[in-house]
Amino acid sequence: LRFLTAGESHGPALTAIVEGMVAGLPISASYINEQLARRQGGYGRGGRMKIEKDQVQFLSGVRGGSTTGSPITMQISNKDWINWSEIMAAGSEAKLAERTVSRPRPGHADLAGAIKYNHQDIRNVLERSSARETAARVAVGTVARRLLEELGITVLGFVQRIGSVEAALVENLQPKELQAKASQSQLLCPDSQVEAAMMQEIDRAKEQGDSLGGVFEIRAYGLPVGLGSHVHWDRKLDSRLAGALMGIQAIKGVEIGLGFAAAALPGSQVHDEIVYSPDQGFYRQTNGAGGIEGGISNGEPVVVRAAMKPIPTLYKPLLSVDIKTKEPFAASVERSDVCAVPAACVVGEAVVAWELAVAMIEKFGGDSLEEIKDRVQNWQHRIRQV
Ligand code: EPS
Repeated sequence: LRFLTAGESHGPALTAIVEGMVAGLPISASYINEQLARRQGGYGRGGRMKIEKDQVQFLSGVRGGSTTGSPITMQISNKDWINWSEIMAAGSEAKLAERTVSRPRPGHADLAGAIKYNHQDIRNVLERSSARETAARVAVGTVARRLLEELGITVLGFVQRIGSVEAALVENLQPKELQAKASQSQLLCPDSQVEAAMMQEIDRAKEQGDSLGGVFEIRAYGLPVGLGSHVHWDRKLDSRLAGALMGIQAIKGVEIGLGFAAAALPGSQVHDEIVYSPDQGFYRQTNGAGGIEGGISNGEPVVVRAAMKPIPTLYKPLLSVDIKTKEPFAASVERSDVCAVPAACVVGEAVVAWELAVAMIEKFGGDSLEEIKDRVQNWQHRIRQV
């Protein structure tokens, strides 16, 4: 199972191709559009989201409401393209001298990207480094999510921190309750007591021309034991999840289970004691490991967190140097989001769903939904006999 995305932020469209998905998986554009809409929402988004209304179109690989096993092409049009078609045109008619960017924003791919690709116009970098691309990754991850659902696996996410405000009271919530509470919140935060404080912090940052980051958590329930492997570093499930999360724009840290907190605790308070019952097989009463031991899923919920830095496009000037004149300037910029942590959380769900679907197909194989379902069922039965 693999995918590629393509497309610029102000180009005609984003495109994704998913290859290796099983045949017979029921899927619809509206199912994917629901997740695309979630990604566009969240308190703290800027003007661009008023222009876009992301909708996916299948160009291949889906027929009569089900996957066929052929590569799946998905396209999401950029409504803003109409305002950029002359500047972003592929041919010699492109007005390359207009809307050029020579002032790199600290924290963005702007400067390193321009040097690396030998661009005089930073627009050639920022159009692709833009988090607009994550719409395509959400579409891809939602195809994966559909497969996981069929296999009894649920992926959910919620926002745990915005700036200095942290959510509490999430530990004891059951998955359904957690999901319901998060979905009622404009910040995907299940703790309604801190939501107002988070919004105030976003308002304050906006007034000051600043931006805010935060932390989101993704959980996956219903995974079988045995995804990933201890035998090689790049087969470890935690390594793959961390890579996928770090691959989201603006993510600067990832934790699995207790994560960094484990470093400050003695081993007796970190590791999850093993218990057994004939009904449940082997299980744990705690989950400090976040569902992964030795790079292998252990049957407990997978719990991962990611830290997002504040968006680097600021109204508040930060010192930078113009790449043409080499003169210093204090950046002044146009529209941007103030905080996109809820959007990043939806992207996080998508990339985690993707990695888990890859691991499921890798372990169980099969070319049709029926085949993989049988194999997963056999495995679940088999490990009960161990
Ligand atoms: C982004 C800048 C803004 C955001 C964009 C990410 O876009 P624009 O430059 O058009 O104002 O709105 O996010 C999206 C378009 C999206 O769909 O999430 C950036 O520089 O990363």
